[in-house]
Amino acid sequence: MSLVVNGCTDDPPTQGTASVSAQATSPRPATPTTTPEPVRLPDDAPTLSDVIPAPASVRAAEKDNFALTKQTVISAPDDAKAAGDYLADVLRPATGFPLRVVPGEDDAGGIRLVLREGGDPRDESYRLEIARDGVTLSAASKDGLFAGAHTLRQLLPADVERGKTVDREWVLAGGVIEDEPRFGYRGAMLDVARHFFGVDVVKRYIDRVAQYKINYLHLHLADDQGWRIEIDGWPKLTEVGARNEVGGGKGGFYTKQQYREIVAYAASRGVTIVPEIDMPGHTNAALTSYAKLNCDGNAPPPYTDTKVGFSSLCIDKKVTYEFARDVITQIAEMTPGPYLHIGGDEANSTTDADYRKFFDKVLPMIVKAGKRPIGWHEYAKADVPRSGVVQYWRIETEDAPTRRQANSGRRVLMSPAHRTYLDMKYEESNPWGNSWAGPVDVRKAYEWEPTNELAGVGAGAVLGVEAPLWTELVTTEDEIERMAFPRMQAIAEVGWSKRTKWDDFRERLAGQAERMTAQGIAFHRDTGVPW
Ligand code: NGO
Repeated sequence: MSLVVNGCTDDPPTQGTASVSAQATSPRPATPTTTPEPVRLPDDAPTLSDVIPAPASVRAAEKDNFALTKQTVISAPDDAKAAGDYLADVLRPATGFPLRVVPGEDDAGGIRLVLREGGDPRDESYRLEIARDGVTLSAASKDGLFAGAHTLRQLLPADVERGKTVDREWVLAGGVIEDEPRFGYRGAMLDVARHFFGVDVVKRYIDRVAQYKINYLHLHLADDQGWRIEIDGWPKLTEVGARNEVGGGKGGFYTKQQYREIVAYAASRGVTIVPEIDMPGHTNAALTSYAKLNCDGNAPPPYTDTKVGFSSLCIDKKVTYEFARDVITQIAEMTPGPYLHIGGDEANSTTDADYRKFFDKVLPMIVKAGKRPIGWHEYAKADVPRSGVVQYWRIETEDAPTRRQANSGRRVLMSPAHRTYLDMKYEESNPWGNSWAGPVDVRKAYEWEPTNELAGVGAGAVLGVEAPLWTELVTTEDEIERMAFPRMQAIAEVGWSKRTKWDDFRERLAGQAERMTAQGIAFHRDTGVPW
């Protein structure tokens, strides 16, 4: 067995008391009566070191390759069932195997999911052991099992992503992966306000990002051009405010039931939804829907252009806070995750005093609804609650209010636009994409250090990273995919893996081409990657 850590032979594991203790406690698969003969790894099967994001520690054991067969069962007791179902779901179509998910022990040697008792639910570390007589995935939490399941998915040949039966061998490379994330928050954001995307598109996006261990999907649910979520007592938000988008298309919205469906689908992939309603600016769609939300009592016309910073809720009207309370409590009620995003960016037509007044009233509503507020970093000027998170999105390396919040214990989510904005062009010469933050090719999205990007916001303050996809210029699912992939893999690895090297990453990324193609992802062939 050779020890390989993030591609560097003999380096010690990067972190990992949790994963080491996993080794000590995870039960071995029950010994089958005969140990199967060694199986050959097909030429197109990935090795343990091909995974994105790079695992913390990899030990290959060539004689221990494991062959999936039609008899293979997935044993997943109780709380491990969700991850077991996920695995079965993604492996069944191409293998054509039944891959039953059973609660009890699998004596015949199959894929065993083990949830260690008494583990910290936030501990995402996992241990994946692939041996000739069975596969054991153990973790301290459900999220750890999902992380391990995403790894296992990637260890099968790209054919596993074809969506229809492929008659071939299904062999996993033998050995042990011990892994854990660098940051607990690895996010993607989809702007469904500038252009609306239906439930199926969102579900596919969830599936696509989840496989790279993105664990939060932030949905930008309201902006000047459209309101995208049903709110009881405010029917015009969807009757009027949802009927638009950039360029004048018909827009759309999610019913409460559809939103819940998205939340549940995300959970079945190990992803948590973070809903955002942007306030007090970026609110033209709400202001168009209800004249009473405007200071002068006149509803402005719908907005289908792309300028920012012109709209504001009326800070001094009581109805503004009735509106905010209804929206926040109803969305919080439908959202099991810990966060509720309240926007706060580019409120250029609200004075600083009014801005603070607004958030003094609104932020406590979020806390009262049981959620941790997230705001774009402009809201660092306000009185951010102790549980609050500041999302930094600019390209400058200094922001005094964000630094102050970090110094007083608030966590910062890093989305610097010149690294993480998926709406930016890849290269100057690309016809598609925004350009205000400069081109962001895959290398630029990959080679940066989240704890070193913003002055005064170091390792202790950074909650994680998020890649936003704004959709002023994005109108179709293919365009979503072209902008997101393969920069998403870069951000996912920055968020998950501790030590990373571009030369190694680009090779592994090239290895994802066939997998993305099999999934039907219309990814961009960035010129820095040896596809
Ligand atoms: C900014 C702005 C968004 C734009 C985006 C385009 C933030 C947080 N506010 O980012 O409204 O869509 O740039 O890149």
